[in-house]
Amino acid sequence: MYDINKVREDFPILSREVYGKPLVYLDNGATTQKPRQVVEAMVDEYYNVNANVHRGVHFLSQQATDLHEASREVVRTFINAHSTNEIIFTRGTTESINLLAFSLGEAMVKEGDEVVVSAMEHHSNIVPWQMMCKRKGAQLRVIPMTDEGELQLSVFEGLLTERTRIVCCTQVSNVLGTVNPVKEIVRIAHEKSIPVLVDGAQSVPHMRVDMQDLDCDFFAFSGHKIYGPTGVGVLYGKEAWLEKLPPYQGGGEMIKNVTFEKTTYNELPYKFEAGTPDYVATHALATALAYVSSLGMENIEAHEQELTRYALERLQRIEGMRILGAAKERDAVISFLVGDIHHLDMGTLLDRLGIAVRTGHHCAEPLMKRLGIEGTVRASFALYNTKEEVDALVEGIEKIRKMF
Ligand code: 7TS
Repeated sequence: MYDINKVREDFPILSREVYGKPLVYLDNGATTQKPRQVVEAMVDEYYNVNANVHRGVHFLSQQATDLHEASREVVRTFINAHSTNEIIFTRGTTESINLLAFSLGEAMVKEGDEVVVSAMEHHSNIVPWQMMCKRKGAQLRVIPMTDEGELQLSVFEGLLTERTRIVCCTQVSNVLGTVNPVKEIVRIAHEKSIPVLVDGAQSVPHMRVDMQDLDCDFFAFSGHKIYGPTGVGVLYGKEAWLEKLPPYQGGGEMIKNVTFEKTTYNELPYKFEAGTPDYVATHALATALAYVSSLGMENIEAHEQELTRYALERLQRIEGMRILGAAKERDAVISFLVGDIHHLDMGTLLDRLGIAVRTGHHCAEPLMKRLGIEGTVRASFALYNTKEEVDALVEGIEKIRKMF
């Protein structure tokens, strides 16, 4: 059984108050709170193990290296990658995508080539590709979506040409909560031998992901959105692809031999990991993945799906409520507007009631343009949220609505 009260005890921050009101934290799409286990793993490593990895013969360095490399194996198991050579540690989703856009651009993008992204991408899965396209004289193509917030796969197929170098798509929209059929997108792209990057920033915390089943070529996610620390994330890439791509940054760790004339690069995954990695964060990320695994991803998903269903049902009954997106497959993210109340006013007033939501364009300005709005209020749920917190949100919105 999923014991929500016991789970909440692992997150000390959830029992604090803001403005004298109990905190209702519904901004999990931006970042999640951290369980004791994760924070303690970091404290313990800094107090008892700290030393730079991969460089020392001494005891602490070996121990820190062992923790760091064991974390890579934890990540591999968690996403069911084939090999730890496919797990590149980065600073987060954003850096993972920048790495890939640079390396893939260098390796295989020429003038006139095309990159396909979807209408509902976060800026971090648009701008790095745009920058690379500008450098290379290539162009972005966009998979359109319906008013319900579902990608139009029939149009998508038509966008793929012999000039398409990669397809980049989020698994879950951080605004609409849409769960995209990425497995189908991968299948369609692979028919034309085009690789696919899946942005897993908003999916990995909420559902089991399996690299060998999805069969995507690249996958990116952030540690801080899945109860891990800030400053660490992952780029998964199929080994055959990563072997073909050049390094992103130069420096220590990523080299085999250096002379002033010529440098040979290290093997995978180190070729893509220049400089001292955040080895404390990688260990803490592995601790976070072990934490969610101990609760069971299926249990987390069931809990959050139930919460989302409950929230949608209650929110829909509020007068003037407009929920953005109505995809059949959706995750624990709900964007809304109420009457003509500005999203920023709604967010600010909810905050005064102790309820933390996100407002604005959510780093998805092209999606806002498609929806014909400037921003939304967004509630996003995590494994520790409760129906009572949804009730508090609904009551808060009702109170604010009556004020206007
Ligand atoms: N991709 C998606 C789908 C995201 O939702 C985010 C962050 C990112 C990429 C970037 O992740 P980062 O960890 O590298 O910053 N999304 C949000 C959000 O919705 N509110 O704040 C950050």
